[in-house]
Order: sequence, then C-alpha cells, then structure tokens
Amino acid sequence: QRTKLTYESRANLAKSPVAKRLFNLMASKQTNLCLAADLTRADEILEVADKCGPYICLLKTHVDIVEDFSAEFISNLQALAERHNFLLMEDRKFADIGNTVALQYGKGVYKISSWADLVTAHTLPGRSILQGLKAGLGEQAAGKERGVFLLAEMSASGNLIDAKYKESSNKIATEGADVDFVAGVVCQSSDAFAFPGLLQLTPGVKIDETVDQLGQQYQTPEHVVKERGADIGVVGRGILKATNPEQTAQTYRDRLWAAYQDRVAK
Ligand code: 5IU
Repeated sequence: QRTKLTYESRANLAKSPVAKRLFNLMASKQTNLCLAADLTRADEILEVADKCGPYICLLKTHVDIVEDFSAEFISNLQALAERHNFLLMEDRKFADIGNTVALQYGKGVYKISSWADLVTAHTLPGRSILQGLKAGLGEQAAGKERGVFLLAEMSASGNLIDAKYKESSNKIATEGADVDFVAGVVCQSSDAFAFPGLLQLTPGVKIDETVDQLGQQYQTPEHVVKERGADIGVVGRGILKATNPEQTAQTYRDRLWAAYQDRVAK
C-alpha cells in the first residue's frame, strides 16, 4: 500500500524525474505543504512566496489571474523557488486537443513550459493530452525536468467525475509510453491510483470552515493525509486570508507533516 511507504522510498520508484526530485525534496525539507498562491498582483505573490517559502515543497500558481504579469515576475519567482527550495506548479488544467495544449503550454504570454516544473491537466481528451504537452516543451524547456499532474477527482461539490472516469484517469497516469511525464494525480481519495511512484496532490484543505460560498469543500490536514491518502496538501485561502500567513503556513506544514509521520509509522 503506497500510503504506508515513506517519501524517500517512493522517490526510488518514481518514473518521472520531477516526481523523484519532489519526493526527495519533501523528505529532506520535511514538508508536504503546497501553497496555492491565488493572488492577483505579482508583488503580493512574491511576498507570500518569500514568507512561506521555508515551509512549502510546492508553490501553485494560476498565472492568468495576475494583473501585472511580466517576465521579471517569473524570474523573481524562480529566484525565490531556488532560495527556499520549492518547486513551481502552474495549475493550468489543460483540457484541449494535443496541438492546442502544445501551443498553450509553450507559447503565448506565459510560456508556461519555460518556467513551471509542473502543470495540471484534465484527462478528458484522453492520452493525447500527454503527447500534446510533451510536444509543447520545445527548446525553452530543453534539459529541464518537467512533469504533469493529472486530474482524477475534484473538490467542487456536484462535479461530474464518476468512478469510471477516475479509473480511466488512473490508466492514463500509469500505463503507456508517456508515464515518465506523469508526476502525480490530483484527487480526493486514496483509491484513485495505487502506484507508489506517483504523488497524490489534494486540494480543499482548511483547518476550520468546511465549505466556501462557491462550491469548494474542505477537509482538515489530518483527514486528507490519513483518511484520503494525500501526499501533498494544497492550502490557499487557509493561509492567504490568515492574519499572519507565515505563521499559519508553519502551522499547516506542522500538521500535514505530523499526519504523514503518523501514517507511515502505523
Ligand atoms: N483546486 C481545488 N480543487 C480541485 C482542484 C484544484 O481547490 O479539485 I483539481 C485548486 C483551486 C485553488 C486551490 O487554486 O486548489 C484551493 O484553494 P483554497 O484552499 O483557497 O480553496
């Protein structure tokens, strides 16, 4: 059972170089917290990334909400990622045909493949989503480790994903020629996949409130790690809206990490 194995041991099983790197980073830095930096100004994102950087393994962005996006913002973010030792994930949720996702990944204003270690993608188009993304790596990503997290479940209430879709997503993540490009799965439960070399990323984590006003459903750090199989817990507003985001990030890190230690100890 993958949830009983340590991150160190799973690093050796990973087929994706980025997953291997992330497992090792989590183990050495002792954090399984991902910060969802859903803020609309570049300086706000850089500030929270600098303050929370020491406590996170991954910073998740939605670059298309940044009102003053620039190449300088990206180089500053990369500098912080290097200084504090975390990876960058653009939560783009690619969902189109291969040719289009290749362009969306590599081109346009954001040139995502030039800077994002990881991206997210829907499995709705089938396996071609992986081929398309690989085609979008281009020269700008040459020699850099890149990977994708496939969506097998969502935390939104009333979402349309059913058991069959989840099972098919698992197959795309674990079978075929492009599995070396899949770093993990975004999901809400431990039965979404079994292969221990993949990481489970689980959003919808908050210490208090259980829902928001727009369909988001929350679980506690302990619940997502111990009952739902999360390897990385994603926290956005739980940290961003706190009076002291830095201290709150530390609290989330401590609780998520303690839950992981409990999980592998039993
Ligand atoms: N996110 C979810 N649920 C999902 C998926 C992604 O919340 O099922 I897939 C993203 C959306 C947001 C972050 O960027 O994770 C959660 O933010 P809050 O912790 O503020 O709800």
